[in-house]
Amino acid sequence: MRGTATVFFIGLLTITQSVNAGHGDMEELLVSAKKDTREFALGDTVDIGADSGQLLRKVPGANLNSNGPLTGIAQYRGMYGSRISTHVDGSVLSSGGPNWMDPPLSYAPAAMLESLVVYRGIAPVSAGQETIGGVINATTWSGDFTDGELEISGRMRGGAQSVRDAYLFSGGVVVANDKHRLKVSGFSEAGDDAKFDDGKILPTEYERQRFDIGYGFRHKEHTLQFDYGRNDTGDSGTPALPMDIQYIDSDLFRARYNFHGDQYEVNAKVYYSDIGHGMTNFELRQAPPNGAMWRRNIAEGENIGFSLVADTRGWKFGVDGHREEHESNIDNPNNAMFFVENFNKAERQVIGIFAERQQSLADDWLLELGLRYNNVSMDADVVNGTPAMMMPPAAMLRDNFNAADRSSTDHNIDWVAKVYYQASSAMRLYGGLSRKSRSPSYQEKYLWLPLEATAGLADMRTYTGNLDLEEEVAHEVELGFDWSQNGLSFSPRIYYRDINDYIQGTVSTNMPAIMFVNMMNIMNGTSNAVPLEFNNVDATIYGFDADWRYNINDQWSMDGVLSYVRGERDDINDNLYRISPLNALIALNYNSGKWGATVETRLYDSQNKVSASNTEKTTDSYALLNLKAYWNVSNSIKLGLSVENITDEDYSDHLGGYNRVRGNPDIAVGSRLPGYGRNFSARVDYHW
Ligand SMILES: [Cu+2]
Repeated sequence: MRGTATVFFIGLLTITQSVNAGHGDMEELLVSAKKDTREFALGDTVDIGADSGQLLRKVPGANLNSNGPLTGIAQYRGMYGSRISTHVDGSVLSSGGPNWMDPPLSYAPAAMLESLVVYRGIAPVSAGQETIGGVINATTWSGDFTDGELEISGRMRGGAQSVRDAYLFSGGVVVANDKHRLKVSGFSEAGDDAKFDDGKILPTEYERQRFDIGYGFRHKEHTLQFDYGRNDTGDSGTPALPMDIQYIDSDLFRARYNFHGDQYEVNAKVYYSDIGHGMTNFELRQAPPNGAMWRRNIAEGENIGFSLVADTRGWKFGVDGHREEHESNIDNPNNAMFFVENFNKAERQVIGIFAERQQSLADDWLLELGLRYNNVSMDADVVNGTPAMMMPPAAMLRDNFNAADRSSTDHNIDWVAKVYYQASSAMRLYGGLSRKSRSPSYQEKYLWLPLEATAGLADMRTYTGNLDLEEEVAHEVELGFDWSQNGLSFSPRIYYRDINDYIQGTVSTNMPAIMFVNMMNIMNGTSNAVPLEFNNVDATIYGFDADWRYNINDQWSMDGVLSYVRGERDDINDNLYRISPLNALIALNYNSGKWGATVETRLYDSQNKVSASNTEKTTDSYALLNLKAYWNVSNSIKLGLSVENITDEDYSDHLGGYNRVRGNPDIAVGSRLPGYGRNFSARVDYHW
């Protein structure tokens, strides 16, 4: 299975080289040898919960903004949300919900993930369309062609977790010969509210089912693959957001074609997804006492896209397109009259074209140059809502929005220049420069009424969009080296990124928006702060990160990750919001092949560099201790056991948000959500 993950890997194979080759079969830290990406092969990871995004905490520079058990939003070097380009089996998925309750990675659940690849630092222009913050590629399990004979193979997994009485059951069957491959797979998982030292985090229950079917056909150099997936997420909590998930029903289609010739390779794909999503503030959490405040939000999202890439092993040329369309409507089951058209046919389309060149200069220099043009067009239809029919400020917001020119087209140029110098067999030096851009999201642009529909920012602030937003443009410089000798490897990077027109919520000066929030406060007895408005500001993000590994002998090894990032506003004296604090991971591993164990500690510093603009609260430092072990009972059966947070440390993840749920005796509203308490997990894998 690891072999498959490597074959499927779609990165810079030509410029990477293996380190730690003698320990390719490591159990736990499966971050692979490729120096410009970090890859997890998921066959063996023992300690992962339902959310694949948790793996990001093992990648230098990466982390996870978590708003609930299934809603992890990838963070990389201080950027997150739509600034990260995420691909699931090659498809781009814009979340169906306006608050990202279904972030892109939620479409590659841990239960079916085969590999997760994170590009290190400046991502190539070929890796995605808008890659200002980085690129993540998730690949799910699809089985293998055989060498000839028809074979039936499969796998089953059962797992359980104590911290929330969770279970997972997954299975898949592949019928394949050397030409045809048919795969059917599915899983079911559910968990109760998670516990921490002082009580329970309400609501953090979840339930999800998924079914996938795929057919592949291979003839000589041609491979064709069709896939369909159905995701059914049921009642699932998101305590950091104003509502919880009632359902996420998604249909995912994709078709891919690959030509693998001697001289060149061609990859083509088309994909489509249809996402239906409902959320409420009265089902999983204590309902608002005032029935007029009950809210339900029904959202629909559609994605359609394609890409065509030719790779001559030196040159890469490609065109790609992605189009998303969103609807979001709010109602109240206690009041049939109440409605808000939150987003009406909010559309965003990106058409891109790129060229990329990898060029060796002499034996020890390698150059990568890339140029991309993206055409980003956006539009949205007119809106209405009961507030606008009853309250003059809301009527003004509606009328201004409806009368304005809501369409826009951005012409965005990205370029990348990277150079690698193999100074010795042990040492490779690296330097990179880039210009990357991102046009606003539909939420940043088209949120007309002050609401918290902000792609999961979860800062407890209401926002309005801004039809005049410009695209963000980041210039970045990155330096580092990869050193590997005598079983010790070390890959540090420093980076500095200057972002013009960084899109950030600033205190609104829009009088109708301010008056609307004031009137709502008076009507409802709430105390919501002055709304924020998405605006273009200037910002800088800089930092360093590294990972290292030391192979003590054939059985024992140590490895670790260190990440530091700073995000600052340049126009005023403030920090950027929801930035991961300085953190480190240190692990000691034993592997005999038959069995193995890892003891690891995760150290997080306090975060005092918080955003005043987002009224962000600080967090304290903490240390977590985890233990995990596996045992290959036979060739087909593997057992995994882990204990996370052994000391039952009481802590708050800085990226975990605030409690929005009333009536929890253990956590006050508005205080930071605690991390989970001690968690025993067990897993059985059976392959045949
Ligand atoms: Cu939602």
